[in-house]
Amino acid sequence: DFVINLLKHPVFLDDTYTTKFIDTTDDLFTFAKRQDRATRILTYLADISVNGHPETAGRPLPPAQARAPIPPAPKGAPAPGTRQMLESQGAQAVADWMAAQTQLLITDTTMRDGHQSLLATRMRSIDMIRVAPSYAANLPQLFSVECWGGATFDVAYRFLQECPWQRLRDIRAKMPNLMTQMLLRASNGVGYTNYPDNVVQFFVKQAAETGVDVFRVFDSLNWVENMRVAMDAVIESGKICEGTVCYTGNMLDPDRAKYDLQYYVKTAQDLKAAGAHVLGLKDMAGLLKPPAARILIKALKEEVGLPIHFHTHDTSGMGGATILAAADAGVDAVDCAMDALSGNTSQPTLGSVVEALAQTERDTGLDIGAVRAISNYWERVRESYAAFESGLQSPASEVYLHEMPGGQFTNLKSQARSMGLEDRWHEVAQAYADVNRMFGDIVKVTPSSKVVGDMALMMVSQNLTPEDVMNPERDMSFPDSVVDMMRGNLGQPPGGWPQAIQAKVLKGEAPITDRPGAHLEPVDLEQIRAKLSEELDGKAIDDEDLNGYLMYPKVFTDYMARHETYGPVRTLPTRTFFYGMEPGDEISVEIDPGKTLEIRLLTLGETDEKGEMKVFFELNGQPRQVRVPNRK
Ligand code: BTN
Ligand code: 3PY
Ligand code: ZN
Repeated sequence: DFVINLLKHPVFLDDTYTTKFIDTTDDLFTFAKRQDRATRILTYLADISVNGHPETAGRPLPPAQARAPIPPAPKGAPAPGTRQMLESQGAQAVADWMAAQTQLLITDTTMRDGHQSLLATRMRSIDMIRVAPSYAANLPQLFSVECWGGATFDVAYRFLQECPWQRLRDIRAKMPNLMTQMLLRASNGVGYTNYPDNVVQFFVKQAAETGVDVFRVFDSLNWVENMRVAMDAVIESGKICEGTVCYTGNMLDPDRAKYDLQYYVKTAQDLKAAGAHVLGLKDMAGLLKPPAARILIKALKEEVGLPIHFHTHDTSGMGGATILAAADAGVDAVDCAMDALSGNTSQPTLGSVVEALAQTERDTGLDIGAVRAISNYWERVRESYAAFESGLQSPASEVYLHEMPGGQFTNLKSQARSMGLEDRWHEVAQAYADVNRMFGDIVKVTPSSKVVGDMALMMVSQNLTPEDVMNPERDMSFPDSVVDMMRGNLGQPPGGWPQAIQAKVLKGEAPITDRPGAHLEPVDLEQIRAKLSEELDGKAIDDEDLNGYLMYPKVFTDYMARHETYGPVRTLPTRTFFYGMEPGDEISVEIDPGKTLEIRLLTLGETDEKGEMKVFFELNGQPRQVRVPNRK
């Protein structure tokens, strides 16, 4: 590095240097600290082994006897599946086929909603990629595998130190016959706020290119107007557009007439007119009860005419019954999670739905032995995520009171815990329901659900009743997210926002009532790319990275900075990633196909006067040491 610095130095090149040049020119000795990937990985291992992983501190440990998960052996080459149909005949042909065939089609959600709803979205790519070939070979009849979008995008960068695009690319490659599926929050992309139209379009284009086949597109207020940009972009990409209506309230309750059968039929018809190939029915909180499901599915089939893909959560314990009722009523596809990651706030149990329908005309065609074997793999995988378990012991009918989405429930609970409100959880649940009524009875799903949650936590922590909040005499400041929503920045609910609360929150400011995207200037992608490249020392920024930055600027640049220090830590086994190594432990890490590091932790050294500890490893048989700050 010194020689390179010398040869490139302007003074040296100018031939104007003197004998003092080297002694007086400090910048010859500043070297870009470019370390190889193995050294970076050792730095990560040393740091976690010495200091622990901040996210697992104080949390339950994996069982001592936990064994490494081994994916079931693929039985032969993958048979052609829905992916081949999509590639050769196109999206409309897949939709037509869905409606024409009689099996109940199944989407496996384990790799997205399953862990989002049970393990705080913390499942790492390596655990998914390793089992993808087993899915391809042993369950080729699956309709799709939901493995991307929703909260997984930012959690990958933010907490798992991995690139979500790389996850998608790898899963796609290992599952060549199955359609991948993602959850897209329409104009909110995979974020919590409206993005400019051209950002949404750029994101969809990239997701389609990197490997998403089915896009489930929803809006957090069921406002079809605010879904068109995303839906059009999906249709333009040639992939499947599942235009989705979210289910809320209780269709059979005359008190909740805002969301009656007619509301759902009308919204579904609007989605069809907007170009949806498939109608998604998204029951994110698990509120659709079996008798209502029969009526709703039948009406949607008859009056809309699109194939229907039903999604629910088992928070009440009633999810399986609703799936069977929907199957009776003619639903075309449903979402389930592999047994080991099913139930409670996750999806109903895939193997049990397969069993329940075997030998009936809606037989799923899935090999139950293959389902069990893959579930056994997930059972082992789940053990390494003990730190992220919610401790939820049972299903509960309380969900019909609070109506929290399965993906939010455990998150809000841990937020409540961190605010010291754990003992007052049932008050939070009640406040959540109260806030919903104050806001006019709205669809609660990301991001509107987060707004309701923020307000509910504020009310419980400040001991505010709904009357206090509504009292015009009582001045108060509202959470930013509430102000933003009342401004109209998440769009419009049916009938608009209730005026009293809106006026109180906005304190005289005028809200918008048209599409938020109509108020956002298109961003100049190339200018942002250039600026980002400069910020990252000239690194070339490809379209995936640019999309990551556009969704989450700070999360992305923080991720890139850590990547400089720690390297490709996504290749570490999950247990090691969260708990580090003990002296004597040995692991194999495949950093590239065929390039494996054999790493042994020998010993932890003394901490020096600078507070740094020397950690001794063996890397592929050679001694290596790294120094890390001892923060303990
Ligand atoms: C590795 O080094 O093994 C791969 C991990 C690093 C992935 C980088 S991070 C940003 C960029 N975006 C990608 O999809 N991959 C790279
Ligand atoms: C998400 O948007 O992440 C959801 O899971 C909504 O249900
Ligand atoms: Zn869900």
